Amino acid sequence: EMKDLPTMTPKFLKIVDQVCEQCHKDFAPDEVEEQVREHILQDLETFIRRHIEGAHLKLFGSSKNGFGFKQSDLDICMVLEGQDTAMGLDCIGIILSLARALGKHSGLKNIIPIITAKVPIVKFCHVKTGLEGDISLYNRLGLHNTELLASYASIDPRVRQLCYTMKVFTKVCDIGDASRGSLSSYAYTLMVLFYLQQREPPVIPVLQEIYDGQTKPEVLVEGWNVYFFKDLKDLPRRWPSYGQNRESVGELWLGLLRFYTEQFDFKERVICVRQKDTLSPFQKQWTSKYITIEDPFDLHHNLGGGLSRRMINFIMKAFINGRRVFGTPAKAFPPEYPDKMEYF
Ligand code: 3AT
Ligand code: MG
Repeated sequence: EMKDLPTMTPKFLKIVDQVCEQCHKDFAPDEVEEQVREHILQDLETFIRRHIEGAHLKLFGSSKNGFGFKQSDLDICMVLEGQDTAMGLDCIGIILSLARALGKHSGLKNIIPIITAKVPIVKFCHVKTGLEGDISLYNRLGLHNTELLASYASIDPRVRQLCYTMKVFTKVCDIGDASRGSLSSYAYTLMVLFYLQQREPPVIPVLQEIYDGQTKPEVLVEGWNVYFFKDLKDLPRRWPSYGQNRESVGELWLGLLRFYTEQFDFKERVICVRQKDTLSPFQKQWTSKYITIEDPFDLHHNLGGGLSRRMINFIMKAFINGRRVFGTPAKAFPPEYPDKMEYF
């Protein structure tokens, strides 16, 4: 049924291109908004250091990975001077005293320590901007996966355009809220990157597989190898497919919807951005799950692991509908776009 979509007209394909480009333009923070985030961070660090000696704050997540929205939360990681890991620290105690300290900051409201979660955090809201934020301790893999995503974002402008389109799509379809049982933005971004690696010719390489010599260098963080190729200006020399994919962003977006609705075999394959070779759920012993997304560094972590059967159906239906809506040249579609955007 899906294969019987009308042929794409060049005119409609142009519109899809524009929609994808617009998602990035409309929702990415501008330079001033980026500076505001850095400023808030600086101010918080200065304030916290008056209460917790040697505290340092670092931004990660979408404030730094190249896929942030104007209203994205501030993901902040706190570390203590002279302390490399969280080992031996009373994390809950520190989070509680952090919450107490932040309570005295006049620029913040709604300060809530969350100590029952796997990773204890303090949530807050920055009054002037309305930005929400959370501070966690020693989320070092989070810092590294942020840098990995940022590297992919900088390789080709279509990467950012597609990841923004995906994020807008998942919000409009209401399948993008991990706290309500869906997949996280991070998981959807990995889905886009994986698709771009698998495309023929590929749009992006597998950065974790580019290295000198015979064996992959080992850079261990929390027991996992976080090595990936960082010398991006050398990529044209190091990656034979560089610059070969000339598809427009709209073609790639339609290709993505087709890929995940018709081509990708969820039962037989893991969405895995760290290697080009096929990885099967069987190899990971993740056979009871239908959507399996391997974290690029924490190889035990399946980002689809928490999805219920119902939620998986809901997500798959959204992709199937998306394929129909974006794949059908119709007058109704473009004017509808601004209305849908009002949701967030
Ligand atoms: P938003 O723009 O905030 O939606 P984000 O990429 O910042 O996108 P989150 O705020 O949900 O996403 O997460 C912040 C960072 O935490 C992103 C990633 O580095 C890390 N992260 C998020 N979810 C996971 C996860 N399930 N496993 C490992 N790391 C995660
Ligand atoms: Mg975030």
